[in-house]
Amino acid sequence: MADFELMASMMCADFGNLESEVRELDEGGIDSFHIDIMDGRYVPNFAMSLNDMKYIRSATDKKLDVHLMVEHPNNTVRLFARELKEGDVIYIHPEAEYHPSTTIQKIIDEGVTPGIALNPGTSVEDVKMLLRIVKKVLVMSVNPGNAGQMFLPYIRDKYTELLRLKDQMDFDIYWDGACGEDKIKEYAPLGVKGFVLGTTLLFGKERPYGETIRRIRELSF
Ligand code: S6P
Ligand code: MG
Repeated sequence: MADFELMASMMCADFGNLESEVRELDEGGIDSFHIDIMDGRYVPNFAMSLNDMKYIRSATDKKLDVHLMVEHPNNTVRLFARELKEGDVIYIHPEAEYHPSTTIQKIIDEGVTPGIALNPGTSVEDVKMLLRIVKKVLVMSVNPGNAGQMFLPYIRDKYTELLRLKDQMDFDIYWDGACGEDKIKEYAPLGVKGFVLGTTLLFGKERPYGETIRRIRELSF
């Protein structure tokens, strides 16, 4: 059976009941909380804020997975890193910074695990050097900015390429966007390490979170 992680995309949660949302996901067996931070410039939307992240950090002992969709993350990354714990992750988009390797080093220096997020239009060649210095690669299967979008099938080639490189260059691959059971069934056995769950599979359903998470873990491969 493939070993994989499940992350909850918290921008899809009910913010009127954030405390119980976090508790239900935590008790339901989620592995980590995915926090989408947007600035209205790098992507045309706003999702969660530093304060939302701080609250969730205080409300659970599980890991946080912070996805910065902001211009020039070098200017603000420390604000986020300083609120996080060892084992938490910060992903930046390399195109959003002049010297992404400097920003990645800042994340490392703050004791947080660094990652890069790849837009559907970003190729593996564009980020090849960075793959040597990050531990995690978040591959976007939708354009960044919104939940509830359609899966973009052309990104499949990128997964194939990254799966070929991951052991040699020592990084893990994570899925973000339009993640359904079919994608987990197909890609977990191939070596994709974790999946961000949003409106496609986890949120806005009649089923309790714990039951969905249990069902996914019981998928037979
Ligand atoms: C998109 C963001 C993602 C979404 C996630 C939602 O900009 O980075 O993390 O929140 O894709 O999942 P779904 O199933 O609604 O696409
Ligand atoms: Mg995300």
